[in-house]
Amino acid sequence: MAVYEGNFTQTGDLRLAIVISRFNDLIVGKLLEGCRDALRRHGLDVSPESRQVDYYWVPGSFEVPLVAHQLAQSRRYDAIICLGAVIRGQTPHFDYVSAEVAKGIAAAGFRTGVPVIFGILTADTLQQALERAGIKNNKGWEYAMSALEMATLMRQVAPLLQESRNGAGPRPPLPGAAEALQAGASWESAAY
Ligand code: INI
Repeated sequence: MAVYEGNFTQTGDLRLAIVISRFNDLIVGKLLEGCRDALRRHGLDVSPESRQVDYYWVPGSFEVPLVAHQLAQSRRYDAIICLGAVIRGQTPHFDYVSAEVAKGIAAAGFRTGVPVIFGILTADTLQQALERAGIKNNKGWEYAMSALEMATLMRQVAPLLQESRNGAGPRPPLPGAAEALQAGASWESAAY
């Protein structure tokens, strides 16, 4: 059995991009603060001179996936953090905007294999958004931690993909697995 997981310590050579929506600047600015604080406290250089973290500004959340996708395609970054805020009370098309952004961000990750973190805060009211952007907790922190965990995990996963591209086949079944499966065991209990 092998267990793979990300960590928050091997951050020295990570490169990250943060894509930030200007819409709802009051909220998004707080998310960005929380995000940078978490990255800094885990050893990343977030300063303006940083070569580790780059910032990309877009008008609104709707524009975030396009930029995130192209950055992921560039292969320049280990992870991309998308920051934005969509507030139900402020827009009749809340559901369209939030659904499209969620789909677009997921697609950027799937299509490129680069972790693209969904840091688009959706809230029913401005008050609720404020609570999640610093008054009670700051979701920006969580988004940063997800980026570190995924970036360090994918550094372990990527070589597995390379191995299979180089011709290594799937692992052979363990002795007894076929018999156990025939007897009605699940894959998990049969293989491990
Ligand atoms: N953009 C947001 O990031 N949050 C919102 O709540 C929002 N509202 O309320 O409409 C919003 N709209 C702008 C949208 O993201 C695009 O920038 C715009 O439609 C231009 O494509």
